[in-house]
Amino acid sequence: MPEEKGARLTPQGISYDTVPHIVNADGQYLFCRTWEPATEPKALVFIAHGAGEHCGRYNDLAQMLVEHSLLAFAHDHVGHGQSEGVRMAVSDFHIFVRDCLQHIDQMVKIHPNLPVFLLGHSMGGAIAILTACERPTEFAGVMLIAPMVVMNPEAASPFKVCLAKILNRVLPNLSMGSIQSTWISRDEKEVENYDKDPLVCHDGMKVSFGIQLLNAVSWIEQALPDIAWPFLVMHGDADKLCDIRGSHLMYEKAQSRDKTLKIYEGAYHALHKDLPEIINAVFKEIGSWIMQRIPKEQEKSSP
Ligand code: 9JX
Repeated sequence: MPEEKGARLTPQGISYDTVPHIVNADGQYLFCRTWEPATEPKALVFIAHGAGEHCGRYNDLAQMLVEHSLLAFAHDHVGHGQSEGVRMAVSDFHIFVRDCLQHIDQMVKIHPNLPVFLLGHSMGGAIAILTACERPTEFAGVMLIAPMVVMNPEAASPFKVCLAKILNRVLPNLSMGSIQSTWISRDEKEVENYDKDPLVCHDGMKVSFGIQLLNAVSWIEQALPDIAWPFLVMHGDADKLCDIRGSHLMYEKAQSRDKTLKIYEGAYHALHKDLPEIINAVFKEIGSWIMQRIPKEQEKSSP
């Protein structure tokens, strides 16, 4: 039978031939975005999005990075947005991390000798942390927006955790409830954007996905004392989705000499989608944090 060419479609029915993508180690197609500055980039910034969302939600943030002459790039994780894979499912959390490293390696090949930064939000924060832990000396810095460092006992009560561990053997695809979108941002418009976004997965979290999140926080917990790379962690003190104690714990436990914790009073989970004053402060913080960690341009003329 003749092989059909170019028949590979995104979950939305667009041919992968026409959209930027990478093929991961399992042969799955992942949708990619690149935000390039007009001039030579000063550094690369990889963005890891959170559970259920997609990298298009980082357009504004990436635009700000581009204005600093930084090249931002991202992909939709397996099972998310315009990438392949069962929606919000992954057989092993390390697959997310492995795919990020592949994408980063590909971009570094095109733009060698530039500092590489990681930026992650929520579950994407967990991915960024584990990615940096895999290559502890490779990254110039890691920026975390409300990262999932510990599990939130409100979202994953001891009962729910116990139930998930049992159900995972018999009903791994059972949904255990979706997140409340009004907890993402205090800005109604942003909540509406999230609710109406067809690339966001609004399904509940599967039992098997919950198990992978539990694995992720357990790996992070073990890795915290070994962390020595520079990081900036930002968290809203009214976040009801990811526990702010995780950000405090990371700040305390990591041995990094270059570490910063910024708390945003009253802010909800997605700081980069919260009230304009929070977005402004967070964008400013991220921009200047990166620029301070990029080597200044070498003096061209010698005396
Ligand atoms: C899940 C396990 C942790 C059983 C849940 C934009 C957690 C984003 C995101 C936000 C995850 C929500 C919460 C199902 C069944 C360990 C919007 C389980 C679990 C269990 C938390 C916080 C990441 C889920 N949302 N969760 N999120 N969190 O600790 O990435 S991004 Cl036990």
